[in-house]
Amino acid sequence: MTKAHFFFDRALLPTGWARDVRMRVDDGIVATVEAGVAVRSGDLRHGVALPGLCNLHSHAFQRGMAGLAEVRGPAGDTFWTWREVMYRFLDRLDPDMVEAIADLAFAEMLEAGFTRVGEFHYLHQAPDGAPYDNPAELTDRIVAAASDTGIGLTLLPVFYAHSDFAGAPPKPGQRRFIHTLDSFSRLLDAGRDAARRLPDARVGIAPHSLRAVTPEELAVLLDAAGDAPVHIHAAEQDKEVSDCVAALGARPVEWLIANAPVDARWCLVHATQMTAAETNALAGSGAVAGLCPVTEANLGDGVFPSEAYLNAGGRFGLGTDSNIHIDAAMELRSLEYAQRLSIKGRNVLADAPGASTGVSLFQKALAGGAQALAADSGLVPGAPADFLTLDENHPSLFNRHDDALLDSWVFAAGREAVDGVWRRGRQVVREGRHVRRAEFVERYRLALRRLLD
Ligand code: NGQ
Ligand code: ZN
Repeated sequence: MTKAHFFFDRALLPTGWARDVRMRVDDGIVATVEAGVAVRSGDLRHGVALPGLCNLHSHAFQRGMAGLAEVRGPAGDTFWTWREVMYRFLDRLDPDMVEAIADLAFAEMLEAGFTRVGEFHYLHQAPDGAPYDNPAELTDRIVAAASDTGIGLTLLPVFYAHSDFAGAPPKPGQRRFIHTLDSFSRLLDAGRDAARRLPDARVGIAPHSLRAVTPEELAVLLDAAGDAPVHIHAAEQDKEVSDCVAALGARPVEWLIANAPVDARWCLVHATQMTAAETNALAGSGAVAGLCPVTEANLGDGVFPSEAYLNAGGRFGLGTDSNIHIDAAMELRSLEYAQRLSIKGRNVLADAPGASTGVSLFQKALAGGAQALAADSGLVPGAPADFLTLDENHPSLFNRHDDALLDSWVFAAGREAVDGVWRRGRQVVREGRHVRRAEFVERYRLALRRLLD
């Protein structure tokens, strides 16, 4: 058994900030955490430690198109016109490119303080829509990228069969996503096998959306899921809501709550467009809202009703979704800023008078993200030793401690103030850089050259 002792001057524990924290790690798992103790010789000593966050929603390949959909089209750019650009981008991706882009994206997630990713993986087929010789080729590439970078993986194989409600046939741009229920069940088995190559991977199931999956297909998928996490895109766009009402007689979140066993296993990604009744119902279900504030801003989705949802006891976690910019602190900040802009107030999402907005949001995102990815989190015995340290030499963090330090990280410094990151007790980021960053960047450069030249 490999054993290590870490010592932190300060650390954020489930109960709040603690000083002089000594943590024993056995084989990658936290064994003991003691606060208010003395450092001992041989301890690996660091300043300020935070538990690693879960990134509950990513489409890794979209990292490769960051910044390539920011030119105005002929008329009225929206989420739907962005989606056309995205479909054209993925048209030419080959397996090596998928792996190179995922390597970079996952390395950047670690550098930003995310120690586990929920990869909502729907790119399955070859460019002509036929299966690869190995039907799980691209799933294997995602698993390889998790292995290369060391990030924790919750693989979410996506079932996608239709272009819209009422079982509409898929469009040509969607041909690489498509499965039958039979071929998907084989993909799921292959994904479960591949995940065993990683130390603590989980495999959930992801019906893409109520647009891409019929109610009958959803029922079959839920049987196959067992106790595993269930992730679905829901109610991101107004048009999706009106089409859902026309086809199914209810709004997406309303329909799911009434017709599917939505509970703590579920993650409803986005859930942007909700009535007050839906907001309360989702909050009461125990499910996690998968919020992706940076992507939702980029795509013009609208604003999730965070204040009402949190007041109703709702759970949430954070996702980087399109990976337009990968930064855990910025996701937390953007969540609060969307509320400030729409409510015209400040510190809207802090727990109570006197509470720090940064800490309130961090602790909730930590718990909700881990729930959605079926992972353990926090610096507690039994959890993987997944944590980060902050760079106290960053000017934005000078003379800050505890709550003020975390608020300064979330609102001022962001990802450039992440110093070290450890996964299962092994250091994967040093001085803000993934230990294999240079190699990943070079591979990514070659992939992008082939893709975009
Ligand atoms: C996706 N992304 O699957 O990548 C989607 C776009 C869709 C977001 N919803 C495609 N943000 O929803 O049809
Ligand atoms: Zn998504």
